[in-house]
Amino acid sequence: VADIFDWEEYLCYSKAEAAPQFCFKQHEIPPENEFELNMKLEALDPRNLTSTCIATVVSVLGPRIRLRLDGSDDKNDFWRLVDSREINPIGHCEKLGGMLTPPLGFRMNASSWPTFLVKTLSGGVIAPTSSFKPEPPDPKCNFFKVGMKLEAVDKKNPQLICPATIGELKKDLIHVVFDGWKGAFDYWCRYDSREIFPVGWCKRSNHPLQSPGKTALPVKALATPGRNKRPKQKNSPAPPTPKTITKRKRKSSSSQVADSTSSPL
Ligand code: MLZ
Repeated sequence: VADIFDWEEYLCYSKAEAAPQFCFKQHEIPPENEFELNMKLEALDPRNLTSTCIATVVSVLGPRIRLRLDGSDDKNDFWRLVDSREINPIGHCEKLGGMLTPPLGFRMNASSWPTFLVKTLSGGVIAPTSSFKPEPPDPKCNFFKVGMKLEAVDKKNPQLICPATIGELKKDLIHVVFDGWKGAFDYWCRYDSREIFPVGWCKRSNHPLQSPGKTALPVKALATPGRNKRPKQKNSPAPPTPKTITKRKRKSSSSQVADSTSSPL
């Protein structure tokens, strides 16, 4: 049974405040995801941002899509929001006078690219222009304060969005510290990163949110002193399960990834 995490209780427990919406480059109302598996679009190659490639949608999760560059392997998938500037409808690049390029690590001979391009496009479903949503406006400056809570993509497991805290500030940069993970996943990013979200964003957008690591959560009632002193009684009903902020069950399957390639984390 998957645990569910409740921000309201957690903010109270950790005596922290949520970073306000205006700190983020995110729409207050998360965009609708109209992409479907196997749809094709244009995406900047994350490993070579000057090049525009053809990409295929391989998972859909909340307002995010997981993309694989056509002609590349399945080891370099990446996630984009449906309102990302880095994805566009097929034809966008050419309209601007640009050329579609093979991805870094194209698995065939470069000379076969033109033929590959024609084939890959004729075989696929073209994502409709209406599924690309407008990018949110930029916050004027870095409004974050140390200690504020947020939701952030775990860059080492980019399918996951996890509770985090602003650990430090440096001009336009923020230090994203994941609650309960002892620094192993922390990173610096710009305040206008598209990989950080206000508290409640996952819930609003039907995207799963991970629980903080165990060390960030209250010690379970099971471990409280006194409890073990209670004499054992035969035939007495079992004591009620203590309610903790990690104990409630998920009520829906909204956390499932529509995924053609899911892999264990
Ligand atoms: N399977 C991984 C997930 C860790 C996610 C941490 N996110 C901040 C692990 O347990 O190590």
